[in-house]
Parts: sequence; structure tokens; C-alpha cells
Amino acid sequence: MGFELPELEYAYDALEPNIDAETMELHHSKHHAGYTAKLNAAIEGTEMDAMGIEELMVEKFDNAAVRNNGGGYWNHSLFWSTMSPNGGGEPNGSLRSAIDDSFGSFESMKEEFSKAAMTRFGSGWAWLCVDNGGLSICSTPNQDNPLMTGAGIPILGIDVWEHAYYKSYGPGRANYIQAWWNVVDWGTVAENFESAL
Ligand code: MN3
Repeated sequence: MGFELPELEYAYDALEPNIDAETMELHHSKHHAGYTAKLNAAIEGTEMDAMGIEELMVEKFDNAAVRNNGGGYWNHSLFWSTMSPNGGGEPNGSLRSAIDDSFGSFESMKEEFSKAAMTRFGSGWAWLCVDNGGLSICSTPNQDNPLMTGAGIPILGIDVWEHAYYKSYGPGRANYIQAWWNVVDWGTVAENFESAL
């Protein structure tokens, strides 16, 4: 059994200039692969080997190896799938209506999300979640995510660990966040929204 590193649906250089190819390659083939391998090592030969990733994150929250590496596995899988070289722009349909209902406007949602990503001290993630039928924004430290604590179902997340942006942006996290909006795949986020309702 064990978990497999998901393949990217685009080339490592496909998100340039917003995210550079070397960052993408290291992030996927080293960081994400590392979380996957360590997660598998932590569960191999135990009763956890038969559990799904979401069950592991919730039920084994107190197991640091599973929490950190299981979170790393799940979070990055969402991250890759919600970016695209054809991304950017604005969502429409029912996701757009839910954003307008919860935040007033798309621009207000972007502002609140970017602030959550900027103000996460140190390493972590910012999230857009389905939460009691509406949408909410939060951030979490390290490789934690809102699924672990029942705080919502993430449909979009940004990695604000320095490994996600330092090569191109140095300490300029704000510039990375601003550029990242250009690659958000709103079609996939809309699918995640429908699935999470
Ligand atoms: Mn990362």
C-alpha cells in the first residue's frame, strides 16, 4: 500500500514567470516526495496502513510524523491541482456567488486571503474553505490544515513556506502571493467547491 507522489499536470517551467521551474522541481520532486516517503515510513506495518489520508490526518492528529508528513502530502496535492499555466482571472458560477455572499466581492476575498497568507508567521499555509455551507479564510502553521481540526474543507490553499518562493522572490512574500493569483485554476477550485458542499 502506501501513498504515491501525484504527477503534475503541467511541466515544471509551465508556471513561469510566476513560479520558476527550479522552485517547482525541487518543491515537487524533493519536498513533496519527502513528505510522501516519510508518511509511508510512518504508517508501514501498522494499522494506519489501511487508512485513507483524510482519516489519518483527523484520527492520528497526535502522531507528529503522520500529522506533519500526512499534512505535507495532502496540502501539496491540493496546491499543484489548483494551479495551471492557463490559470488566473476570476471564478464564475456558483463559486463566484458564494464568494460574493461570504466576502462582499471577489476583490475583498483576495484581500482577506492575501492578508492571511502575509500574516502567517514563519512557515504555513493560507486557505479558502467551505465551512458550514459558506466560505471562510484562515491560515495554519507548518503542514497543518483545517481538515485536521474540523475548521473547514479547503478548496484552495497557498504554501507560504520559504521553499515555495525564496529563489525568485527572496523575502518578498507579498510579491509571490500577488503573482500566484495569476496561476490559480478557478475551474478546479469550483469543482472542489461543489464536492465540498
Ligand atoms: Mn511546500
